[in-house]
Amino acid sequence: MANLIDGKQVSATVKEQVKQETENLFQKYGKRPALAVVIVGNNPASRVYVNNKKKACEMVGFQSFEYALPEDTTQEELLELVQTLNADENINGILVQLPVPKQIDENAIINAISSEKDVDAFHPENVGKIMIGDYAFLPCTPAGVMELIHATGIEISGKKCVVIGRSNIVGKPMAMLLLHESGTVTICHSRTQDLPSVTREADILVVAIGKANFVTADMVKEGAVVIDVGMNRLENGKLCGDVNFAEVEPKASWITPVPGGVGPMTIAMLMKNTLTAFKKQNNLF
Ligand code: BQF
Repeated sequence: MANLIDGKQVSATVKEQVKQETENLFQKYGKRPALAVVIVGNNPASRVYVNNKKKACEMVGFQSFEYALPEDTTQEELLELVQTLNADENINGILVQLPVPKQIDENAIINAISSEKDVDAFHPENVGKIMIGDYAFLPCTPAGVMELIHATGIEISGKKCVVIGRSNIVGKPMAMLLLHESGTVTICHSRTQDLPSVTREADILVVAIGKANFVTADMVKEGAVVIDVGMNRLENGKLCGDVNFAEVEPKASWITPVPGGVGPMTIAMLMKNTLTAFKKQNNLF
């Protein structure tokens, strides 16, 4: 029987700290962090995520400004908005909700965001810093996963860590963060041969492949820590992770639920990054 890692609770603690510090800074300097949230088109999942981010801003005492652009927005129009926000001294963080419609080159947009306002840490300069271990901004989802692992009290150093998924947003930076805490890290993906034989070795298994119920009991070592980054919407409307929770839970020592696991942590780490951006831009370190 596994212990549940409560992402709602851990994220509430992180947001509470951000809120406290924000309030202290406001008392001292009369200014609050401000986040610009850009959404292009009408993807219903993106709408939910943007609303979660705006709600979190309100909770921690930030200002947030939403820029909702139509589905047929051109790349030039979006670049122009990003440049305006880059130049706006009253905006500390800029977030363009992904994915963007297909006529827009995602990388062109990410590259255009000022690296100092890049609270998602997707800009190549910030990605490079993550690789070196110089965390200007934390990659939100991987950093949230690290907080959840820390919450278990399980030591990462020396442990076999397996990450399933190699995306730029989750898998790759996740592997880096585990490596920086001296995990022995393996990254698996769609071409990995005999995946179960690799994942069965994992003391810490982080799953981010985007396939509902993909990880089954036979793929997990007895006593492993299992972190489920998956967010799959089933036909019945229910949210479901990449891990078959019912099967895997009895084998794991610790496991995250979906919802209420990694998702809330992603939002909390975004708040932390926005506070960091605000402090840097105002020389408050
Ligand atoms: C929860 C995301 C895939 C692709 C793009 C809380 C969120 C989700 C779940 C949330 C996600 C996933 C976000 C829960 C932001 C996490 O209670 O379990 C919060 O808002 N997320 C995103 O912005 O883009 C994504 C997943």
